Amino acid sequence: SRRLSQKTILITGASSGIGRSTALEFARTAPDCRLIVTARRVAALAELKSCIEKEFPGVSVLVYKLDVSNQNEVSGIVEKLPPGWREVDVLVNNAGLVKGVDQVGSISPTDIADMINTNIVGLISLTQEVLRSMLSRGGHGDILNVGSIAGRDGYAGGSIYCATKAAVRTFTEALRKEMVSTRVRIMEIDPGQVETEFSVVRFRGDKEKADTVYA
Ligand code: NDP
Ligand code: 8X3
Repeated sequence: SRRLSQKTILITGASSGIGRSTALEFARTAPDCRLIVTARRVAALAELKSCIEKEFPGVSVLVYKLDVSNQNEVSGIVEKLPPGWREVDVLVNNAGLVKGVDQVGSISPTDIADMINTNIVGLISLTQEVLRSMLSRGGHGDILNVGSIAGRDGYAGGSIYCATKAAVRTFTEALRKEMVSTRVRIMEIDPGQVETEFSVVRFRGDKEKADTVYA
């Protein structure tokens, strides 16, 4: 795609699943783009970088360790990026997680905080940082938030996760209206069930249990 030519694209949660596939898809469709792949697990990001550089030698990949739930890491992130990588054209807010299947009354405060701080606060904070930079450069760019069908239709055992995705949805809607007179485009993709590490994380590493979800 010529529209993505030379663009700098920052993807959160690129170490696995949908984020990793998104990075590969950008590389395939825009073989001269510049990808900032972020997540907490940098070894997986390094593996992705070498995989992309081997298959798409025109793509530049920057591995950047980022825990979106850590306010200190998100704050001032644009200035913390190396020179030449600070003008982000496309932000893909994909990082997200679910913890457990506990029902209301039995959900641990840690799980609640993890989901809210990652899926909502992290997404909002990073959006603020990158949006400010987009607006200061004339007001153009693309922000793509990964929601979920779970944000439209809550299910038993998923109350907090579903609520975080409903928050992503209304945050995205409001932001889109705020940006209507600019050339910053605000998008959301709400996937259905996708077999990734999502359920492995939900069941705290129990791969066998995770596999039954997709059986
Ligand atoms: P995965 O578990 O495979 O990937 C999740 C990604 O998010 C990982 O790269 C992980 O990286 C990253 N991540 C988690 N917490 C943080 C954090 N605090 N800071 C930075 N990165 C973080 O799951 P999916 O690919 O399925 O999930 C991607 C998105 O898609 C999520 O927002 C999820 O809610 C959404 N989604 C998933 C669906 C599904 O059925 N799989 C359906 C609908 C939406 P690391 O651990 O290295 O930090
Ligand atoms: C993930 C969809 O139904 O597996 O967002 O929770 S579900």
